[in-house]
Amino acid sequence: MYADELKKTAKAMVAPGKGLLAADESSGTIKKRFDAIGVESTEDLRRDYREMLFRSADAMTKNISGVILYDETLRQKAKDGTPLSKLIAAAGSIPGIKVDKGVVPLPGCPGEVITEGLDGLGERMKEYRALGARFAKWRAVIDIAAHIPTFAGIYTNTHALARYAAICQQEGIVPIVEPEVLMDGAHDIDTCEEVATRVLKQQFQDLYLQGVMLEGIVLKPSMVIAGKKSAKQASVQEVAAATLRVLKNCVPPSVAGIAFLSGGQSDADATAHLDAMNRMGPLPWPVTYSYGRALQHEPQKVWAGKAENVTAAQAAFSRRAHLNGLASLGKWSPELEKAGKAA
Ligand code: 5MM
Repeated sequence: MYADELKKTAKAMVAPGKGLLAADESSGTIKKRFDAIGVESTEDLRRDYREMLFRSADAMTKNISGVILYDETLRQKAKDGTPLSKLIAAAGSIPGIKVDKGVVPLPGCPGEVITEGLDGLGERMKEYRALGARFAKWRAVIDIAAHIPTFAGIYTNTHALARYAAICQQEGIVPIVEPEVLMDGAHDIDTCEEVATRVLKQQFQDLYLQGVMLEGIVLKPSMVIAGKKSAKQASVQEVAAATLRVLKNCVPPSVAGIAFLSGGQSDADATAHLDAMNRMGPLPWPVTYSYGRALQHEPQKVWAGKAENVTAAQAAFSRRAHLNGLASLGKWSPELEKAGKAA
């Protein structure tokens, strides 16, 4: 019933030169981010911070196609009483909502987790659509360590993601399908490539089995990269080539688009890797960003919870969004980073 709308929304989410802002930090995660800048995590300060981002006209109108929100934010109003979701829509960007309920240990699979939140999801989705959300996000977490991930760990998560995606589409919401392979370990890039391939092969089999329309989804994968603790880090070109090899092997061209997570990479690395991939095109799908930390790290530092820093923090956010917008077109260059200001 929603097929045309889903395709249109998914296409808009990966429009040329644009990508997604992942601002859906759960209460625990945003507290960690605020702790790092010495700001207390109160409901009002979380609202002020996010209002500041959504009122960054340059970023929002030019480079942010959509914003992933946390439940609290979708219900919040700006200081002048405008719902935050309306601020996003007024900038020509699309409000979205994180619908998973986080991870718990997966029974029988030591060291692995499963994402929860399927029960009652259809009903929650109806409410979110009424509140203005047109896409959703569900994140599965796959860790790499000795003897993991197991087949059970991968399959349980890809199955849940596919069930979530089918429910979303039934309710007129575009699912962002996010099977994150963590970069926390000591593994090398080849191990990451092997695990990412297993995960994505299984993911697309499950999406097929659940009848999900691929033209109406956005895939949010991690890049293929060596673990943070690995002594051997791969070059930008190696990361880009390995990531594209995996995607081309696993992701049908009918998928509306790919929007990467940044996963703890530095801001500049996340941008450089995205740019390198787009320079290796033409690619079967639009390839862009759905960054949380790599878009917010700078503005958070500059803001530091102070009203007098809002304009500078908005400029920092717009700069990062602009550089990533260029990377999504393969038009970024390292000199732009060094220049310290947007081109
Ligand atoms: C913004 O963070 C998202 C929510 O995380 P929690 O559920 O742990 O609070 C997270 O899912 C995010 O959307 C993705 O990991 C992408 O963010 P990064 O920082 O990896 O680009």
